Amino acid sequence: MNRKPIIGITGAYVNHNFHMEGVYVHHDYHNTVAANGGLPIILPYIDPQLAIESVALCDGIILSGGEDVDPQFYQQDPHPNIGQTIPERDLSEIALVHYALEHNIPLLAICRGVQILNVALGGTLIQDIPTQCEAPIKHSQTIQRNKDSHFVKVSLDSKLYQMLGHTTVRVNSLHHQAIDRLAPTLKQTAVSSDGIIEAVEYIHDSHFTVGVQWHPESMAKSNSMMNRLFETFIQSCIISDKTNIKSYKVF
Ligand SMILES: [Mn+2]
Repeated sequence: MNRKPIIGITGAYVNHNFHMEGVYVHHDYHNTVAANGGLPIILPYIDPQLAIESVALCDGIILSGGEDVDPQFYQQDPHPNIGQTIPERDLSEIALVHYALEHNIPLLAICRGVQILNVALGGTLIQDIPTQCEAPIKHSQTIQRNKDSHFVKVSLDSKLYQMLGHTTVRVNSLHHQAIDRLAPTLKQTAVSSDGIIEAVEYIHDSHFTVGVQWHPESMAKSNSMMNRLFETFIQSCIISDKTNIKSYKVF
């Protein structure tokens, strides 16, 4: 029997109380992966070498949303409005981005995920859109997360367009940070009306490395266009024999 593609979803951190704290992902991530034929597993942020060993067992990776990226990783000091940061998570995810790209493991980066992808590849972030951008629109929606709240323009020449099939798309929006200077190996594939980069992909077509600033996992259930992101991502996860994992060194 063919097994399902194993989709590793990077975990965020929650602290419910003294006895209940740890790794967390919103259930929309694993439900959407499962609904599209993948086998979701949640990856804790651990030592980067161990993170790579766990990624090497996966057929595809989702960089999930969550905490702000620590600005030390793009050589900046923290803005007063920066939220919680977890440098251990950043380091773990930076290592796994490089591993995934080097080994052609498909990667879907969501919200914070698109930000850490950009930082891992040498880009920088806007630390706080409301105070650092001129005439921003509202990117932190207060309506339900599965509802769309702003438009984005999708580039015709992109994998994103091939999946969504439209150049004007409605997205949900739950972020106060965004990509500032784009990493040299990424190209912008969607933008909002205030100029915020809303989606990127890797410049080499042979890779499925797609990042979106919105949360398609929360829209997918009621929006077949958003579900196609997951459908295509999981279809691109070729199941391969996992060998030689330990020979990879964190750079
Ligand atoms: Mn937005």
